[in-house]
Amino acid sequence: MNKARIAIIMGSLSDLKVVQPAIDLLKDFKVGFEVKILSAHRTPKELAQYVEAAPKKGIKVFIAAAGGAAALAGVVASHTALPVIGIPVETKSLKGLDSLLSTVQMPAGIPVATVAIGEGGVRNSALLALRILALSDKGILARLERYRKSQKSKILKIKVKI
Ligand code: RP5
Repeated sequence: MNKARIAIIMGSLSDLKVVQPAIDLLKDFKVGFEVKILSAHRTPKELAQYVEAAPKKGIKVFIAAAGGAAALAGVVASHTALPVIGIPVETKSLKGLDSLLSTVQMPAGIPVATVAIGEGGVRNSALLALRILALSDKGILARLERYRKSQKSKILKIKVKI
């Protein structure tokens, strides 16, 4: 595995199955990443320590996934000036609306780029992280262009019989 440039943090091991499509996508792109379970509420000190130490290790972007009263992405953003992408994890009780609102409604000055609830949002979190890295990595940019064009040709090949 290449040196980690993306850190994926999730609030609980129960979030791993939700985040898996982002992990799979980053593996396909062969871009180094690391995965950490750390919670804004259950392990606040360890979370802050991890985020503050991450740039020295080469981390350039954070993806943070949490559900419910989802403070994780916002707290990560409060400890770094690097870009933070928030994944609102779908919940049983409120279908993830709780996670979405608590991830997206950040106060001015502490930005979190929040993706949609569900698998599309999870995949987009990885693609967005790759687009950020692509600003200074032509190899990733070329692979993203191929990915974008492959989606386009899939759509254009569809023939609807009516
Ligand atoms: C959040 O609470 C986690 O991110 C998870 O989505 C949710 C439930 O966590 P567990 O009770 O399954 O550990 O902090």
